[in-house]
Amino acid sequence: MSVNVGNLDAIAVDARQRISAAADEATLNQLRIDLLGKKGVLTGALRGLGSLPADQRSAAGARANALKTEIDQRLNARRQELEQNRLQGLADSEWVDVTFIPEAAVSRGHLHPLTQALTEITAIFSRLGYEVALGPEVEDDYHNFQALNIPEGHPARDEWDSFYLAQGGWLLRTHTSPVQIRFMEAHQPPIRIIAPGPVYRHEATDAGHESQFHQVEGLLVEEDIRMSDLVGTIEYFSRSMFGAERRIRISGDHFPFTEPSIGAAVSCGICQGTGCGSCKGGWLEIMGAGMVHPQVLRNGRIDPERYSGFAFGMGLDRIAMLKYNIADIRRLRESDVRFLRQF
Ligand code: 2NL
Repeated sequence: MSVNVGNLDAIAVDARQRISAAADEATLNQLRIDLLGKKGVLTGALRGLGSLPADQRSAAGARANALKTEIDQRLNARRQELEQNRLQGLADSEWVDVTFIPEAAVSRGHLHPLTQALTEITAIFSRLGYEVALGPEVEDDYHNFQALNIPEGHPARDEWDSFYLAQGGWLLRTHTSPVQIRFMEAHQPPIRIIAPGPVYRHEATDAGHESQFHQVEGLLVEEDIRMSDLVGTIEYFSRSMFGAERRIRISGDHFPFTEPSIGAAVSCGICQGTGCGSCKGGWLEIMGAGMVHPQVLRNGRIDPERYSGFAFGMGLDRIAMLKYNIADIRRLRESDVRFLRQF
C-alpha cells in the first residue's frame, strides 16, 4: 500500500464521516478496531511509512500521529454525545437522580396500648371458648339498669351516674352489661361471651377516673356452673395476662346483678405482695365478678332452675395501666405520640 499525505487525508475524511454517523456504542467499538486496531487502516498506513522517500517520511509520520489522536478524541466525543442523547430520551420514571438527599425514614405506627391489651384479653378468653359480643353505646334504662336489678330510685343508681340524651330517656351505657342482657334475650345457653367497649360515667376526672373508659365484661351460662369455675377462670386469665408467678386474691363484694359477688386482685409485680407505693397492701384489684343473679337470668329469658352462670367486669384502661405501668388514666386518651410510642 502506498502511503502519502493525500492518502492520510482520505482516511481522515472517511473516519470523521463514519464516527459522526455511528448510532450506538457497538458501532463505535467496531470503528475503533477498524481504524486504530492492530489491523486497522491507520496502523497499516503507519507501517507503510518506512517505504516513503526520506524527505516525505517525517511529515507523513507527524500527520499520521496527529490523525491517530484526532480519531481517538472523536470516538470518545461521539460516545459521550450518544450517552447524553440516551439520557435525554429517558422517561421521567426511568430517571434516578443520584444527587438526591435520601428521604427521612417513614416512621411506623403501632397499636394503642388499650388495643394491645384488649387483643390479648380477647385471645386469652377465646382459648376458653368465649366469643366477642358487641352492642349499642346509647342504651335504654331497662337494659342498662332495670334488667340488672337496679330499679328506678335504687341507691345503686348513684354509683352509675350516666349521661342522658335530651329525648326518649336514652342514656350512654355505664357498663357493657346491657350487651350481655341483649345476648341472653337472643340466645339460650351454652353462652360464653366477652363484651368489650366504651362506657360512660358522669363523674369528676382524676388520675384514676375518666368519664369515658373501656370495659370488658364476661358472661358464662351453662348447666352446673359454680363459684369454683369462676375462680379458676379468673386465675387462668390473671396468669395469662400478668404472668404465671402472680397470685390472685378473692374477697367478698356486692353487686345488684350477681349473688354472691366477689372482687379479684392480683399480687403486685413490683413488691411481690409485701406492699409498696404502687399497690394496696401487696394487691392490685383487677375485676368484680359473681354468680349471675337468678332474676337477671330470668330477665334474659333463661331458666335459673336449669342453668347457672357467672359474670365478671373489668376496666380495660385499668388492666392496661397495670400491665404497662401507666400512672394516669388520662394519658390513654390524649393521643400524645411521645407517650404512646413507649408501648
Ligand atoms: C366491676 C364489676 C361486674 C358484672 C360486672 C354482669 C353482667 C350481667 C349479669 C351479671 Cl348481664 N353480671 N356483670 C358482674 C359482676 C361485676 O363488674 O367492677 N366492673 C368494672
